[in-house]
Amino acid sequence: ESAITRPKGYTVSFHCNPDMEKHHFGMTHPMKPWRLTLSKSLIYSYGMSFAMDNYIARAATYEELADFHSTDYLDFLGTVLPEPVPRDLENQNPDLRFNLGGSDCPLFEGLYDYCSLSAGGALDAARKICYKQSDIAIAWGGGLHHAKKAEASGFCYINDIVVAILQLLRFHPRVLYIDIDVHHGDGVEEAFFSTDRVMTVSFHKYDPNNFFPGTGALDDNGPKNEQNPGAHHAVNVPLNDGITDEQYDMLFNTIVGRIVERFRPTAIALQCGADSLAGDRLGRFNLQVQGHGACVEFCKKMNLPLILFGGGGYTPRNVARAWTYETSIAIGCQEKISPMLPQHAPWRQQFRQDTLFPTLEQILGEPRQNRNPQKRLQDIVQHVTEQLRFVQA
Ligand code: V1S
Ligand code: CA
Ligand code: ZN
Repeated sequence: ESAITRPKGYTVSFHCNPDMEKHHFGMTHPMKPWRLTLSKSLIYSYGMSFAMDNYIARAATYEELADFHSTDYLDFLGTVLPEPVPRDLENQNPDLRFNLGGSDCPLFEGLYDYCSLSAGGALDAARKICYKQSDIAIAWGGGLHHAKKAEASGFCYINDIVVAILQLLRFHPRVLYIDIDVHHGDGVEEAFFSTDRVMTVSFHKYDPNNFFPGTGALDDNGPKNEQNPGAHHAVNVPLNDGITDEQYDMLFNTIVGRIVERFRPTAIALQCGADSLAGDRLGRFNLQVQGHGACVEFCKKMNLPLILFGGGGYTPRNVARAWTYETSIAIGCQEKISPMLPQHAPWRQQFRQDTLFPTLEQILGEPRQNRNPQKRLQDIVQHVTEQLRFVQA
């Protein structure tokens, strides 16, 4: 097998910080920061670091985070301590302000450092894009799309994506945000509800009563009033359990293709949440590493500056597979890497099967039933196509 080499005339930068990976949300919590260590270890085992510019992400500063977040919230986040909260004191306890300290967004040792390192990586990536020093910048430690201006939500405390897009907007007239995490990208959508310089599109499992966060219906497209330039600039693709690679890629290519044609973004920010893969602890889809990666490939082919963020992903071995394959797509060496995991990869036993592309049967035994009839997918494409007529060409 030949060595992985740098793509000619093309720069990929990789932004991470091992200090972020050592934090713990708690034993039973699904978010495991060590999945980043596992991913990086597989990426390095394939020799991909030689084909990228590798940076240790710095911590974002208070001022950088305050570009989006309220100072009240940041001050609180910077000072709260991880103390166990007796249930009957929940309402009076100040630790539950800003939705902090519950089971989804627990307080843990080093929380502020964890958040500022995640945002620091995303911001470093955005700056590399702004200064045209990278064609694709990767921040797998980012992608925390639920955080609001003054509220934590769904394992997310600081919205590194919003902070990074605000940086992109200093240089780029129009940014397209795409979100393939199985959850709705509500925090990013809301942050840009009132601007026509950012278009957001999220693909997600939608069930208002039984699936977090319950928002992102097909016809939720941003506040529609005459004064709001951001009206129609939020695209939502609500899906049901069991969607397959073939259906997902058809939807993704058609919808993203039409958006790019109409909105003409000058940069793309892609959140690659890996909880949309089959076998995810929280997810419900039947996507394989190939189908998830095909979204990255499609975006790369748009030939626009691109940031890849991480996001959800709760079965670490599959997260590592997907983000490794997607790093290889960014570099352009996906044909060159072996589908067999490298013999010398540390934590090789974590992967169960020694392939980068396990079959649905290997992942699940029995694939999840597909509840996405073709007709519904056509209706979604039609709705989005009609919505795009309201977007200024
Ligand atoms: N689905 C789900 C889920 N599981 C948990 C959870 C489980 C065990 C724990 F110890 C702690 C939490 N919480 C949820 C969801 C939040 C999902 C967030 C996804 C984040 C992302 O991938 O999009 C981006 C990183 N929360 C809920 O469903 C809320 C509850 C309504 C039910 C679960 N309980 C624990 C809290 C309230
Ligand atoms: Ca999504
Ligand atoms: Zn998710």
